[in-house]
Amino acid sequence: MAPNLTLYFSVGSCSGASYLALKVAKIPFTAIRADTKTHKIVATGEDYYQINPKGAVPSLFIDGDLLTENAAILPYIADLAPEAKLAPAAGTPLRYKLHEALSEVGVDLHKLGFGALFNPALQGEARDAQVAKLHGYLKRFDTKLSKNKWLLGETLSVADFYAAVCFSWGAFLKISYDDYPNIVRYQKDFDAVPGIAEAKAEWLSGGPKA
Ligand SMILES: N[C@@H](CCC(=O)N[C@@H](CS)C(=O)NCC(=O)O)C(=O)O
Repeated sequence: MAPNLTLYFSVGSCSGASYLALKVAKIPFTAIRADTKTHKIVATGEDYYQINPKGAVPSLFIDGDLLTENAAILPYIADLAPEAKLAPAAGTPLRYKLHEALSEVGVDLHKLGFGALFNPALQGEARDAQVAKLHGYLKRFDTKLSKNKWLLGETLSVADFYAAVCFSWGAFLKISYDDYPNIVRYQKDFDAVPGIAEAKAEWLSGGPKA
């Protein structure tokens, strides 16, 4: 029997990768919007720390059991809908490249690269240094994407959902991608994946409308 899924997400955040992957894979789920600044559920004001003690999104409840971390949730989603082909088969060498990519996106690009730039207190030289560090990661991804259509090569995977959401933060943070034509091409290709435009519109508008 298909599991009962509830995704806690926020607009614009990394949890969008799970939101988009669930939609593209056509997996039914309940979406509940959290605010990552107030740490409250938007509709009810409920304390989000009571739902996930880390206070971070995404949180995925699978038949009532909490799963956290993009690197765990995204392969879980892909494995729930093998026909959507969002992850290489378990046990194949490419499957471990997926975990490699999820770790690289989650640790380097997301946390070490973009993460601190969302803190408005980071200003001046400290911000410049962080931007320079981010450019190092962006350069590395751009080089990889000069040879590969997607992070794993020719095959779209959930790691691309995560990376594409992270790359989308550049516009908000006013990071120039002028030196990264391959990332720009990749963002366009991602947006053209069937189902992404509709899923993105729903996620960015705060979830499904009643
Ligand atoms: N390592 C976590 C990171 C999740 C994360 O940083 N989420 C951010 C949004 S992109 C968040 O919820 N920040 C608010 C907070 O941590 O209080 C994962 O991969 O799920």
